[in-house]
Amino acid sequence: MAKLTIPRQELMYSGHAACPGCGPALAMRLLLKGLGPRTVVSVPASCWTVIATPYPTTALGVGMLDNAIEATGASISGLRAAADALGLGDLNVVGFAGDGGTADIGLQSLSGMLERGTDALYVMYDNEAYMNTGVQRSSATPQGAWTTTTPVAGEARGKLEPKKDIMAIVLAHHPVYAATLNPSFPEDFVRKVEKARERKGPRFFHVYAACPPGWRYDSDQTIELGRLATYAGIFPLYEVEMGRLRITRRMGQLKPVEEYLKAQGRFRHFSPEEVQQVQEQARARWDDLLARERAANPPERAAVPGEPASPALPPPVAGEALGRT
Ligand SMILES: Cc1ncc(C[n+]2csc(CCOP(=O)(O)OP(=O)(O)O)c2C)c(N)n1
Ligand code: SF4
Ligand SMILES: [Mg+2]
Repeated sequence: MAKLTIPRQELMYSGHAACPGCGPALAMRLLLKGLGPRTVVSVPASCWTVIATPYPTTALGVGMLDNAIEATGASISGLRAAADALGLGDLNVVGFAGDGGTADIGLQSLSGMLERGTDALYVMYDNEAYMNTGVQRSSATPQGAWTTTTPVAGEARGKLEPKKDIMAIVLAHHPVYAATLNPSFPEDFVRKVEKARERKGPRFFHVYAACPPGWRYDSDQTIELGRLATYAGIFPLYEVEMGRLRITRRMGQLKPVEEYLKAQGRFRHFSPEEVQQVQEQARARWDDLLARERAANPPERAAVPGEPASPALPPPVAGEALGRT
């Protein structure tokens, strides 16, 4: 019999207000399974504030702070300081924000939290648009995608600009741990959460979070779509620890991106040339990850007689030198 590695304890309850097949709801459920009950979550204005708290109820078995959309990074710095002052050093302090609240409106707050070395986990659930207010484009919306503010009609062919690379921005701050996660791979997801839980210092997750109404697909396809995203190289799974990158879901060959794109109404207008462009981007992204992984783990250099071994310097670690806030 297969060994169950995902904790049984549920800290997200039924009766929440998410749509059927909501990726962000799955992400929170798995996140809390990995973190356990000694956790407080700060959530800014987003679908998740609506999902969690239809007044006067809550769908979460942990404390939740409802914060302003631009302030998640600052709010978890404050929560950490308060928890430490109260002698609650073991409390997991978590920010759980959408792509709009992270990559756009809250970017300065995230940067500040990472730079100060705040001992907390920041999770960006990426449903690739402002869903709670009606599917407006964000900087994380993929190039070419339909949204209500990037229409497809006549000459207009969806979002003009490429998706912002949030992981590159975060990694420039040298967090102690950063990873990409996808609820369609629950074992990988929970393993990364448990790993992050054991680390001190600033940590970051970029979570794939499919949204049936916003992406225009049937709600029973969420898990399958997530698998396709990773297998096609649209959303590869990897982790970066102390600057070293490791791919956690390896593919011998990427699946064609076409199946992923055709499954969603927001991409259904793509021409064969546009599909080909996404294909080339996925290939380049995957090759880049493989190269970075190789660079992080170079084969042992043969010792040169008379020359002292010179191990590579580890990257700086945020929050390492001074007290953390
Ligand atoms: C400063 C500010 N601007 C705009 C809003 C309105 N607003 C509330 S939720 C939301 C969407 C947030 O999008 P995202 O962070 O991607 O989360 P999602 O709704 O997709 O879950 C917006 C724009 C707000 N609450 N505060
Ligand atoms: S709109 Fe999308 S992200 Fe928001 S609750 Fe529904 S499925 Fe989830
Ligand atoms: Mg969003």
